[in-house]
Amino acid sequence: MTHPLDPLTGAEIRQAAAITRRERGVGDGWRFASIELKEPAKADLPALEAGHLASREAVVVCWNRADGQAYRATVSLTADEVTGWEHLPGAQPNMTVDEWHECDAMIRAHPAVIEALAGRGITDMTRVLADMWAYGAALVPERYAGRRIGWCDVWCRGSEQGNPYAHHVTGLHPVVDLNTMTLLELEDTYQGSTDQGAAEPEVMGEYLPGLLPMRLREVAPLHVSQPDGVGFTLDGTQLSWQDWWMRVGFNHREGLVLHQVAFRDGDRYRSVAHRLSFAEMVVPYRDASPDHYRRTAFDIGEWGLGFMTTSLALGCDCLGEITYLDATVHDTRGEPVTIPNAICVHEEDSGVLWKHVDERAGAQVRRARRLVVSFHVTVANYEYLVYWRFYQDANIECEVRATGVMVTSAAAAPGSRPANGTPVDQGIYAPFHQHFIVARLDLDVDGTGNTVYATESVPARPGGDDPHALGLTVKSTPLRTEAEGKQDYDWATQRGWKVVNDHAVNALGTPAGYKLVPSASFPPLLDPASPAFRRALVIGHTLWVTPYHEDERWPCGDFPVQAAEDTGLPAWTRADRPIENTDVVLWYVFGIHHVTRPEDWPVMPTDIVSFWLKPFGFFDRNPALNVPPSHQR
Ligand SMILES: [Cu+2]
Repeated sequence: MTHPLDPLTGAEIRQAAAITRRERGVGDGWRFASIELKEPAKADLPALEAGHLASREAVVVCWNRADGQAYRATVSLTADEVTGWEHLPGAQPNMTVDEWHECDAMIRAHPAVIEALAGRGITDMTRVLADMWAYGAALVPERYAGRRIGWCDVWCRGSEQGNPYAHHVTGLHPVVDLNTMTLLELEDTYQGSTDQGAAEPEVMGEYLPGLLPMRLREVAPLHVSQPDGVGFTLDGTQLSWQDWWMRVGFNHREGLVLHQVAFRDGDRYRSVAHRLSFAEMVVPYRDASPDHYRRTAFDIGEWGLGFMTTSLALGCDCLGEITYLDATVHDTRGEPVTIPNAICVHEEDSGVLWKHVDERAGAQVRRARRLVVSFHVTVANYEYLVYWRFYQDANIECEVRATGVMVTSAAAAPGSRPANGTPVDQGIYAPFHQHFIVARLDLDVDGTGNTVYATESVPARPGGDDPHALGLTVKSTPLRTEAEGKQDYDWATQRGWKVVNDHAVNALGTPAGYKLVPSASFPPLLDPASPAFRRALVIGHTLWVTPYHEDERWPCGDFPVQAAEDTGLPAWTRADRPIENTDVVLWYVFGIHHVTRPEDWPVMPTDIVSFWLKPFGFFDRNPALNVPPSHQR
């Protein structure tokens, strides 16, 4: 039985493409950028779930390569027809995997590229990789305005299986028209320097076990087994474990989506979140040199975490009894592509949950267990590993691990110190950059009537009843409009944000809340006029709060590819809509301020960041009091 929030099946993706072809003349010269479920509006969900309403819809974005014009179709799969068709003048849909591969093949076969590489002593084109990036509009040369442009780095493997990202062909950047898939120009600043893009630079950039010595000390085997089976139940996309209940979704852009997250309190499930996902990831490189100045990646808006999701059959790090879910995306012809084992579900031990030792009653200790729902993406050289963790005390932790291979290039001159990066190997450096992740948190704490409060700790001043100034008070300020909802991390006051339902009061008389506990926050450190910032104003605040609107999903705009301005959050919040006692959506910005290290080379040990959602007055007492003692055999 299909649930209204279940992702499109392969057959539905094929049907949506076929309807668009049939009714709108979408032909062979077109590409499908995205085909996804049109999720039902929140208000329609109960009727759809009860079966009083039957409607299954898809949103299709496609473009005509001949004239570059893009369109967004709404397709009724139930009625087998196009119900909406919107021309999107000036919009560039997301970059696609097909374009990336076709571009690589075209560049590697191009005589001008072959000649430029031969001049550097690189003649084995089977070892060459052209890695195509999207271009910030403000930086697209005027002569290419309106075209769909990619620009490439050229990389060279040291051996058949060698790491291509170990050897940057510095100074060589093909600029490509992606619609005609032709080379527009070949930027080449090669000066004939021996260390610049040479075929065999003195770089040890390999990480394969066959290509480097292993440490001699064995890592002792460690097994996790659940002899009586796992503790969670997965029924279709419906996942329950301990007191948690949720639905697992997936789409091309956000990757994993968690819907309808609820916690059982006594004999009823109480809503915590309607929908949790990552809505954008912005990675400005902070190096002004010719090799890096236009390098700002929007890994979600440009490429899509779903499209970039890698099959965990190729390397799941989870230990124990693992359950996988497949995911289905598609290629640019509208043919479904299955990612086997895209999502991992498993339980983990998490140390001590709570403990007390009493001199008479002895020790009481409970081990913590958590349910982990995770997926991994590979965006060319980089990996992001995303873990949503659900705990027995109703905490939710969202952890991201960044790993993979950093972008590098040859230093300007042998032995020189780069201004905007760190030398990581002989003659090469890794530019500084930042990874901003925007989590879209549609919390519904005990329903949709929620208010966000900024909470701050305020020290007392000496005087009155408190001559020693020992008191600490907590100030809670309701955020009433979107302007007030733009919040910044403040270490000095330990600012956090509580999402409160003022109508749901606990036994202590305080309203039920969930607190967003910030961490991994950092400022953009970008000039307000810089093109990277203009395209992603979302990174200018730690938190944004908006009233729920089903069409407001992408904080940097629906189509950030080549966009000059951020048409998402800054545009929506300009109206300064009320956000008090309403259905609120939180946009939390966190990530990694990556000042590159030699230790991050040639493959980066995971850099780990996270934030938490913790119940705050949602319960009357510790909700994990009822966790039974465990018996260790
Ligand atoms: Cu990084």
